[in-house]
Amino acid sequence: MREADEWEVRGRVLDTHRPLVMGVLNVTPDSFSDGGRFVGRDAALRRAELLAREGADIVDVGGESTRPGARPVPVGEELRRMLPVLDDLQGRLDVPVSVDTRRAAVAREALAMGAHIVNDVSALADADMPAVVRDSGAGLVLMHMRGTPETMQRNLEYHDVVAEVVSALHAALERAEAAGIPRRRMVLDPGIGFAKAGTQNLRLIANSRALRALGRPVLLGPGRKSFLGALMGGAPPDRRLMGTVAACVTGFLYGARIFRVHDVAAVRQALDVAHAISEAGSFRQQAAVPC
Ligand code: HH2
Repeated sequence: MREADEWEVRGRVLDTHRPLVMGVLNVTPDSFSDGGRFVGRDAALRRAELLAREGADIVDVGGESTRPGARPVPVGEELRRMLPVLDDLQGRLDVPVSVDTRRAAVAREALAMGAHIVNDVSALADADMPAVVRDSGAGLVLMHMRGTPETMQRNLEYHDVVAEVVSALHAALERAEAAGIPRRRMVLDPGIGFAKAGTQNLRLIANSRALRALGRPVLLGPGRKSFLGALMGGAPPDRRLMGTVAACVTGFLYGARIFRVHDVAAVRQALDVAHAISEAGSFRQQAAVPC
């Protein structure tokens, strides 16, 4: 395993050389593509088990929608949504559980219930988050966004979106490291759809290698997002599967390694094929060519 491909999450080492799929479990009433579908302990547990069976390498549980314009959910409500589900998942899944939260108080409780990864779409905006992650040994997703989900789509002016996102994530990586979180526990995400307009998302996916050059695996979350709908004749979120698959495979070929999606089975199959082809290509370059 190459060190730059390894992601350490509470003592487990995930090898991102083979692309990983992070399956989305939203226990929210209002997420943009699946709000309300997995609310309730039984529905959430069944969904988590299905994601794992379909080939998810990580299950990402979220209790707050971060869609454009979403109002913040009070911490108490986020905890009320997440904790019973995390409790039910303890010992039930072989794969690591990640928690999609911006709040240190939520991350702390979730980690106490066995979660392995903090997926922080605000890249440590909560001043207490670095210590919570550091002390738990958890993995950390640092994602780029501007402002908050409520305000982010009013903030779309970039001189060079790729350079600015890389530089902001570099700064976040250094802040986290200065707070005592080892680099090998972190992965970087350009934040598809977070303070980005359509083409900016495309540029970021196509330049995943620029982010990868910071030395950590790159995570992309293109699943069912509106930039795909715009390229698919206005397809609604539940008709964006092929666009999601295309974005993941393209992102993989451009250097991304972890894919946060709702449609795990299809993306897993597509990435397995893309990975096999890419491995065969590197084998041919290395192998002696028989005459
Ligand atoms: N996207 C969403 C939520 N969390 N985390 C990371 N690291 N990267 C992403 O791109 C990302 C994320 C938004 O998608 P979803 O969870 O489906 O919707 P909602 O925020 O409405 O719950």
